[in-house]
Amino acid sequence: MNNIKNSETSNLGKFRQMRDLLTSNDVEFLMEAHDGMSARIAEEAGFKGIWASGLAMSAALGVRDSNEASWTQILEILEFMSDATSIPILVDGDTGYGNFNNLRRAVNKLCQRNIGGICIEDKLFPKTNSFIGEGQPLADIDEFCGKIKAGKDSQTNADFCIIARVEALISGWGMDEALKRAEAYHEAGADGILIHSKHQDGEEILAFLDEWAQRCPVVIVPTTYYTTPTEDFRTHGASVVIWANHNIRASINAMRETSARIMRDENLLGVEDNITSVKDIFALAQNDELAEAEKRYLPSTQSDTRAIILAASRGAALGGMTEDLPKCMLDIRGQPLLHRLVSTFNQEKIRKITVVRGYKKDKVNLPSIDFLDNDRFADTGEAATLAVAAEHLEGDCIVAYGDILFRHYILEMLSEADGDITIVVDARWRERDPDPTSRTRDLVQCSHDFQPGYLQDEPVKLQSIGADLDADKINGEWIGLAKFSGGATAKIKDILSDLSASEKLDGASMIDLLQAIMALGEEVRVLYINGHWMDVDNASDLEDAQKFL
Ligand code: SPV
Ligand code: MG
Repeated sequence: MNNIKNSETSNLGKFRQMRDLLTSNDVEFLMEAHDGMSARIAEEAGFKGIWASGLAMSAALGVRDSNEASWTQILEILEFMSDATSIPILVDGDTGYGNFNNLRRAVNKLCQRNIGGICIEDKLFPKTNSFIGEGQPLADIDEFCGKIKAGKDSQTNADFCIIARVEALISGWGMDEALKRAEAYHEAGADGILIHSKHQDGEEILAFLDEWAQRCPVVIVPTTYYTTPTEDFRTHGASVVIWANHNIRASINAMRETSARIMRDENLLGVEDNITSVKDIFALAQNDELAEAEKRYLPSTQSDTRAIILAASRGAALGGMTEDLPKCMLDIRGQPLLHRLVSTFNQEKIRKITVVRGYKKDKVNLPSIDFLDNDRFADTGEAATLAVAAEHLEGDCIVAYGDILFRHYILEMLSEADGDITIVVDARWRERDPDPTSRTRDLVQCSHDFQPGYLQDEPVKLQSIGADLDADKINGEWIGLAKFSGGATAKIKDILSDLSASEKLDGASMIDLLQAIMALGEEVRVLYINGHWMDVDNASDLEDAQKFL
């Protein structure tokens, strides 16, 4: 996970932020976290700092809070926590992982990993949690003071904080011993004193705070004396309050209840509404940042261009073959025609594809395609079928008839074409079918006749389109493939809604649409091709389609 930015704190380094928390005039709070995700949640809640609890990190690893996790394993967890957040971490360093020498190395490594500070307690290695048993042995004061000095001498950032934790009250040695030790540790260079208590009320902590009188910052951990009002800690001069284990305890409860419920029910119905969504996990992990980065650094796997395929008609000229299936689903060497067409789009990385179905719509089904239905297909034409997909007409959009096959390079050329509206025109239209009357054709007249690309230096513009152009003016045949971009998609949408308003939509074809947009003064460009496409109108086409592949 990448650092999330907390606007107030992100400009300061984490060491500086830690020191500011410790020396702030008001009481400040650290929230327990034990891994990257819980650390992020603590920051998300608004905390300015994190307590990396030894108890919680051990529990999350499934081991005891008795130095069973090695210090380098703790260091690894801290690295995840720090990477996931922009606020400082005070790490629970137990007794310093050994003697002064072990602490020296630990402090050095913590500084390298941008951890704001460490708290070490005056007990013996391996430590035992303060709430277990009575009268735990305490460290020798001088030995502990040497450890503090060694730690301070090893830090590589001046603001790194070492907090000395006094366990005298926990071990039953009394207030005087607690104060004596606090004073010694303060003298040895500790940046703050953590005074711990396992009493149910906060009396001895408040008494310590009074006696101590803010000689240096004091950190407290009101786990057992949680009923003491926070205001009392404030007025008695505590610097930092640690909420020491409440995220791990909350998550254990939640996980237990969820596991038990699923075990009992053998289904997820009872838990689904009580647990966070997978989407929330993605948000916490900042998957959107990764998606952005992928756009920047990975070769693109998906084009922004959309495709709308008009596949509502039956294909009546195919007779009995289209009695149960629309022609777009006729088999072409083991795959429906529509599948072949969609694959061609996919080859050009166009994956946002909408197919408008009509005749025998239940038979039109392919994975990963948006289907829309023109249920009035029998009484309407292509424009009405396109109108069904009007809301998908946006950005760069390629509209294709559902009964055509073409080589994918044509799509590549069309995608790269400059004009706002470009139609693909076959210049070799005469050779395609020996009998020109065998079918209705969308013939075009253009500004220039076809020339090989290296001679074609001016854009070719459409001048007219229709089935009944004068034979000597015909430059080619539109293949049923067009691209609309920029403002053209919006204009097509307007034309569709005007046609609908004037009740002319039902009878309108794609040719009518192209004529209407030209009538608005829009330039329609022509991309010439030389064959390499076909449409499937009749049984002989279907035979040819087998060979086309
Ligand atoms: C921890 O959170 O690991 C602590 C605080 O050290 S306590 O568990 O109260 O000792
Ligand atoms: Mg601890």
